[in-house]
Amino acid sequence: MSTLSRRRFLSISAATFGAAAVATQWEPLTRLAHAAPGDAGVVTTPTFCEMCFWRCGGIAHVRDGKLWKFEGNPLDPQSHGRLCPRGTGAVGAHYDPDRIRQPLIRVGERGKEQWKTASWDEALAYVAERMNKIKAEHGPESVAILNHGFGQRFIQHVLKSWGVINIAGASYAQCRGARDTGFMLTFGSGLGSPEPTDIENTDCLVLIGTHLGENMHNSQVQEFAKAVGRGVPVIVVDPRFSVAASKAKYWLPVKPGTDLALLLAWMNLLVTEGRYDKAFVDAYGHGFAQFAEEIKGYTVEWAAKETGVSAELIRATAREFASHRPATIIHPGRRVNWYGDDTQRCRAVALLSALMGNWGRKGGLFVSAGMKIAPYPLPKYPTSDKPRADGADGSQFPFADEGITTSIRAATLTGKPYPIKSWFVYSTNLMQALPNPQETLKAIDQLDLLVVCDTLPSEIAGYADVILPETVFLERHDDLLVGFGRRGWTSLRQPVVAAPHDQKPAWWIAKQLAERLGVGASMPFKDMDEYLAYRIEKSGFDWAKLKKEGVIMGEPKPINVETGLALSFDTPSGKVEFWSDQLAKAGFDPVPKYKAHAQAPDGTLRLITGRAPVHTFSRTQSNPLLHDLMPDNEIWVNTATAGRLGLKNRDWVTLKNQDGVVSNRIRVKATQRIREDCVYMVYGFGHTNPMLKTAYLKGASAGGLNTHYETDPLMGSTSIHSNFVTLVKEA
Ligand SMILES: Nc1nc2c(c(=O)[nH]1)N[C@H]1C(S)=C(S)[C@@H](COP(=O)(O)OP(=O)(O)OC[C@H]3O[C@@H](n4cnc5c(=O)[nH]c(N)nc54)[C@H](O)[C@@H]3O)O[C@H]1N2
Ligand SMILES: Nc1nc2c(c(=O)[nH]1)N[C@H]1C(S)=C(S)[C@@H](COP(=O)(O)OP(=O)(O)OC[C@H]3O[C@@H](n4cnc5c(=O)[nH]c(N)nc54)[C@H](O)[C@@H]3O)O[C@H]1N2
Ligand code: SF4
Ligand SMILES: [Mo]
Repeated sequence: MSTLSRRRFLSISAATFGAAAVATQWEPLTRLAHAAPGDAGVVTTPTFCEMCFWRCGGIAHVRDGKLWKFEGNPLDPQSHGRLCPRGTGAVGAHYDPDRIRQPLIRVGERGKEQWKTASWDEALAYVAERMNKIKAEHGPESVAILNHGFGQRFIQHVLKSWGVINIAGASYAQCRGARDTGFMLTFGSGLGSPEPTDIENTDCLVLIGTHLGENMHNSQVQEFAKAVGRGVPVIVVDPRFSVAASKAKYWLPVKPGTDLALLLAWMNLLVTEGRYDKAFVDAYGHGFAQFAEEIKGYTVEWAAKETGVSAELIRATAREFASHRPATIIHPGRRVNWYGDDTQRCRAVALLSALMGNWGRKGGLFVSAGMKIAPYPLPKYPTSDKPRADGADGSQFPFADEGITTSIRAATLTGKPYPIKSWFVYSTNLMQALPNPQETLKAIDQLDLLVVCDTLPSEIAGYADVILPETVFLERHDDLLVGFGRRGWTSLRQPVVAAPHDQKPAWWIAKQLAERLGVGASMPFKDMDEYLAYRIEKSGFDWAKLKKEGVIMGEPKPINVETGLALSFDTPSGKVEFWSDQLAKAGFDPVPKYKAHAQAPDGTLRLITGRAPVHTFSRTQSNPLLHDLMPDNEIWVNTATAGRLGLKNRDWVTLKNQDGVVSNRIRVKATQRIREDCVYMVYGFGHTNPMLKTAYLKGASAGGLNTHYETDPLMGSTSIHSNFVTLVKEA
């Protein structure tokens, strides 16, 4: 990359960010977005980003046949014409020297990384032959899909057509699942992605953990920056002084794992002082009296002791956010799998929102609008008489509504309720994303076939029997994105450059595999042009225009009371459930009850994790542009704690957890921006696949240290912050 683009990158990453900085530093991005089309030899093509799952619309610029830059599409509601640093850095994903270049078939022992290169024909025949053998011996239910990412659609579709019923992604039980269940139980509706927080119009924003500005979901961060610019009071609850905390009116440095105490005390205070939305509760609430009775004991003084946050601060913040209702957002968060009782904590967030009466209100939570796009006519899936292997059908987790990765892993290990003999892994690095990687390895040992479809030699790819190299998103078509939000929208992913080697798009891989699996009829179209054009034209839109503009916006619909929405709640009572009969019936607390979590034993520190603005999970560390900006992660240690441990800023340490797992070396960031009882690192570093040369052994892996985890009994979410570490200084 030229010095110029590198410099631009640096200024963008520095945009993380400040009320004043926000306006000045996001600005150049908008200007850049319009700089190129006039240039001779430049072709611009709209497509949407896959550097994370916000799916921003962008415009790719190809100069003299080479990918040059990727910028925001002004027509797109997720980007508003600006991309985050990772989106801009997508150019580096195309040029990444560590990409897998052709299909690979394992020749040595599993995990020893001895491969032979193969043609697509060979690789797909290998996969199909083994899958068909498993089907003949055990049934198609014994093949499971573990996936994440937009390209999963056709892989899922073909394998479902062949009989697969077990499908799960880390984006549920390792991410937002507990939140969606908590809201579902309360309001009768989950939140999904993008979450419907009306930050643009809010008068007060409460962030519990959720670290906007480091968590870089583009349009949400843009709205946040504007809210900060408008002087909206922000209340941040985080053991770490996050970027968001630096913009906040109040920072509550909560003792990790005690948030539910704070939430319950806040609610008790609002009820006692009559600061809740009585009209909303009277009109829409179910079981409010029982709820009020249930939370009576949770006093502010009690919560102050439990959380380490002063009683004055607890009172002041409750009174502040309640004074702005209903234009107050208690942000529901996204990666909420912290301690294993996360559904109940998220339900408390939902209940607090209900007390604010902010459901379907301007400046609170809106009710997302969607748009209808015609499906391509495809054959029906076969049915199975077997149950799901992961308990997500209610047999193990009564309130799960998506597949559960760790339960598929458990079924693979135990052979119960039936053997799982193959994993088809699409775009998920299970060795980092799932808790307890040792357990994942043991499960892999049980498999007859591990297929990994990835763009990079991730850790999980290192254990594959076959690696199917996918093109990066800038080189391929995918299905249409039919999104929902303030307005529904549809956006197009289309290739802007050719794949540099023998990589293929997921839809093509799925179609080729379908032929070999005997379900060719499941992909009855010639190519994606035919498929996509059919869906768009059948829906009454202009295909040529979509290819040129990248986005179609749906019609405006009522999304809140202010725009004419009539509120309704799809719960058993048809009301907002302050008291939940369905939880009581299933043997769970109908109103969340506080139960203390184990605190760090003496001499150890709790490990917590989060995001860096320039990386996504474990997928961007080898990207040359993003690697340049942040080659490794650091371990944040409170200055006083560091002093006690004889550690200085920039010292190298290793981390050892309660199960004796030792991390790769990592540098100390001694800072007052974190409590003394925990340490923090960004997740996704510490790669151990030597084929990923650029990122190999740089930084430490938070996933690797996550060997102890608790499972949420309601919906299967697995905790990430339940590990305690000691820091060992490198000699
Ligand atoms: N740049 C970038 N942005 C991303 C992603 C990315 O990889 N890179 N990933 C995206 C995805 S999929 C997700 S799910 C989201 C996740 O982003 P969020 O939903 O914002 O994740 P959180 O776990 O809430 O945020 C981590 C924060 O929680 C704090 N924390 C840790 N323990 C506790 C605790 O006990 N109590 C409280 N109150 N706070 C605690 C940490 O200090 C940290 O600041 O980010 C999204 N955005
Ligand atoms: N310890 C710890 N664990 C966590 C988290 C945490 O904060 N800490 N966060 C959790 C959360 S919120 C989430 S959402 C999950 C995320 O978990 P994952 O989705 O597994 O995230 P990645 O690590 O990015 O793995 C994605 C894999 O897909 C590959 N890939 C990228 N783009 C493409 C593509 O276009 N096609 C194909 N075929 N492959 C591609 C990448 O190379 C990478 O190997 O992790 C969860 N696990
Ligand atoms: S938030 Fe950033 S990485 Fe995610 S889709 Fe948007 S531009 Fe891409
Ligand atoms: Mo996530």
